[in-house]
Amino acid sequence: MLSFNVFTILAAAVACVAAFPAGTPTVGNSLGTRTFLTGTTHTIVVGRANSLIFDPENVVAEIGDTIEWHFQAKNHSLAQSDFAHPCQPLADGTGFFAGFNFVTEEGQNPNVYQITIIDNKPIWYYCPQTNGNHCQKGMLGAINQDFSSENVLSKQKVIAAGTGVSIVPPVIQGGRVGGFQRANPNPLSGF
Ligand SMILES: [Cu+2]
Repeated sequence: MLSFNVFTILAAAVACVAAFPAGTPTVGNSLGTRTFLTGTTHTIVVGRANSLIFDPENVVAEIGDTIEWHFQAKNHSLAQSDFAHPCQPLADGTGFFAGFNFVTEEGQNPNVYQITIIDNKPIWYYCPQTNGNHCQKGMLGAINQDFSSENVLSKQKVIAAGTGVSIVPPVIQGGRVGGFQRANPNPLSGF
């Protein structure tokens, strides 16, 4: 019985040392370099003043930034495409789609849709509302388009105009829905 107790005490002492090792002086900095994210939120108005536009339709964002869409009147949405195939979701089934849960008759829907920028690649997206052919009429947007390439939004709109009917993605995915944190200071002119 006595030996068991001694063993138990020793075990506890070893565990204690392991949990609280003796302090060692800090020499240099062994932490890896890291990027401190800016955390900027870029706000985009969807369907500003009953128009078929994302405002602004072009956004330049840093990695770690948030893109936040606010939905004004009518029933709009947004879905990710690639440059060459506007008005249809990414072929591999990935990409974001906000769904059609933001319909509002006036003002703006109390919910917003957000994504986080995780790399510097251009992001292309469109409104998949087929009632009125929003995408074909130019309701597209770009994030971090490369203006040194030929693949720019103005050119994509030309492609979009000839796509016929938009494809609505089958699954809502890829972003976050939440109530907006700040009021729109001017609903008619963006944020
Ligand atoms: Cu739309």
